[in-house]
Amino acid sequence: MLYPNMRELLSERFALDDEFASAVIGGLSRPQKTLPCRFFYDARGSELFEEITRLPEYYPTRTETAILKAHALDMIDGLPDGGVLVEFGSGSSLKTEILLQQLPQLCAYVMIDVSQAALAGAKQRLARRFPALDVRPIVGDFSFPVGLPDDLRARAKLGFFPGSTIGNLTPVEAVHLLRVFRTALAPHGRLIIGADLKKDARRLVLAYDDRAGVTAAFNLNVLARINRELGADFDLAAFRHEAIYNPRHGRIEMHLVSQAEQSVSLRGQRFSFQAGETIHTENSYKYSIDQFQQLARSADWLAQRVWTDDNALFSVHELVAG
Ligand code: SAH
Ligand code: AVI
Repeated sequence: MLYPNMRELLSERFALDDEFASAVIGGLSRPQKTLPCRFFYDARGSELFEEITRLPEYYPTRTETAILKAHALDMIDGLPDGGVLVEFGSGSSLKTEILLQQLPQLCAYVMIDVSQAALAGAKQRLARRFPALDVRPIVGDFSFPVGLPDDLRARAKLGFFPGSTIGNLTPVEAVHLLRVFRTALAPHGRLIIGADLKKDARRLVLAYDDRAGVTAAFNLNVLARINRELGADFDLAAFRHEAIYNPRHGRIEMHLVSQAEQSVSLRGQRFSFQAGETIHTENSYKYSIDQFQQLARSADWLAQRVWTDDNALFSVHELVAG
């Protein structure tokens, strides 16, 4: 007999598999084949993302980290002792440490991510660095209203969404997500959110197509995950990573380009690829400060302070629930 919680665990696992399978089959059935970028982050994908953050070409992480270090005190002011820090898409939680160092009286740090591996690694490291901190990992998709633990719901909350992960959503999806966050952080939410700034297209493309090929490996890893978890037969050598800047949409697009005419089977279905046909795997929107503040206002947030670096590469915004 299964233990009740084992039964729950298994049904959750099957629900996740089903969600993954139907998203992949749905995406590959479209005229422009797509895969949702949240599926990049299995254990290997989370590791590869951390490698990306250390690449010379990938300026966002080190730039945002420097902005956080310079302005951490301003960012956390207003969160009273006994408050809660809630991070969306927390990954390794490395940037979070900059805020945590200034928040010794925090009641709890809630970290939400789809990557169980990333949460487990972060929890272990934070337990060593901040032994008194109550860390609450939540494995899940932040696009759905996230129920905070009951005992934390009534406390003052500061939301944290660094990394420009907001840029991985279309503007329409981003407005919806910002509304979901407003509800999660109610009644008097404040959100510190990172957004990559518009800049020279060549610099952007290099950041997403590095010389060492780490971003290519990150992009191709999603096919390895589909093979492993859904039993597909993608030949990884038959696809090539591509990053382009789309000026009409103001976004970097990552694609996987089929190197030949081929077909792939997945759960009894066959998907055909022409030579040169692509799977669109990620968007990374770049906003001006004005554009981003406008986006926040569309989701009923008040755009307050904004911090940036001397080279205007990256921005960190303070939003207050309107
Ligand atoms: N905040 C970190 C990590 C950014 S990478 C930083 O700034 O460096 C993006 C993170 O968001 C990954 O850890 C990924 O697993 C997570 N993520 C992506 N889509 C998600 C979703 N829909 N729901 C929850 N987490 C998501
Ligand atoms: C997580 N996200 C903000 C990264 C980005 O820059 O869009 C993901 C990434 N994709 C390729 N390199 C990094």
